[in-house]
Amino acid sequence: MNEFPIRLEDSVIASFRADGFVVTPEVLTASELDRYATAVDAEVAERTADDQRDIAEKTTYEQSFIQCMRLWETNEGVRLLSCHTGLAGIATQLLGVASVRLWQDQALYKEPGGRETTPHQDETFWPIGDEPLVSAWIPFQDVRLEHGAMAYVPGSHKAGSLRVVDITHQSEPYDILQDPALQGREPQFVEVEAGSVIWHHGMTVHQAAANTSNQTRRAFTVVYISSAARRVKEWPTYPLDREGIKVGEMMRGDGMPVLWPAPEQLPTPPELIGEKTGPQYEVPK
Ligand SMILES: O=C(O)CCC(=O)C(=O)O
Repeated sequence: MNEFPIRLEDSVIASFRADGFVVTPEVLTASELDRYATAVDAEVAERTADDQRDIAEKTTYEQSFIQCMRLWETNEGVRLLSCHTGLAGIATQLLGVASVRLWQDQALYKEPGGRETTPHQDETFWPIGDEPLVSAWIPFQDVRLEHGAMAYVPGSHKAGSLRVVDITHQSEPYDILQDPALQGREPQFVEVEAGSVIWHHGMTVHQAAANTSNQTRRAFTVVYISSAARRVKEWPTYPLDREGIKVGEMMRGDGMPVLWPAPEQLPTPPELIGEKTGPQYEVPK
């Protein structure tokens, strides 16, 4: 398949390149979204079944959201979303590259009473320099400010790599919004309808509001990286270390399948190592 199933208007691509984020409305139908949300809900419920803590008992980071990663590897229903050809085609058009791979997927469920998500840039967390990277933020319901809407600093992706923010709050996080490179620009909150997807560049400074409503804000993210991207540093990083990718080597492997051009078959995930339990599925090193 060479034709993009969802072809973007040039103005949408231009907006993404100028601002570092863009909304694509009505990308998923209500019935599709319902199927994906049901699959993600089930996987999150299974992985968190043993965690009965009230939000007040959780760490600061855990109060931002329940985070479950690499769900595509353990749930076939989720795999259809994480490997969705239409979404991978959009990521390819936004990045202006020939091909994209899956970097990671995750559920980010912000519970009622959940705190804000600390402002940060994604790409500084990983040893991949400034390789082309874009995230799809997929809400399973309409998201208004009070549910924990996302916010993005327009044009901040052009500032390049700023200081890493410790969003886990194990150390005092750097206040990236005060970084001189942002020249005082304010984050712009984006309320969205279910079926829309918000896309942000790997260097865009972003955050999310606290959830002051009485319902969990259910969102799923799929992160795409250029297939030609290389590892540029040593830092331990699970998906790269699992594939044995050394500094200077290109991305490869079953854990990071090429999603555009569209694969002939749904990708087969790597063999499950370790236990599929816990809020954040990480295989022991
Ligand atoms: O959903 C959130 O609260 C934060 C999402 C985020 O930081 C991301 O998608 O990179």
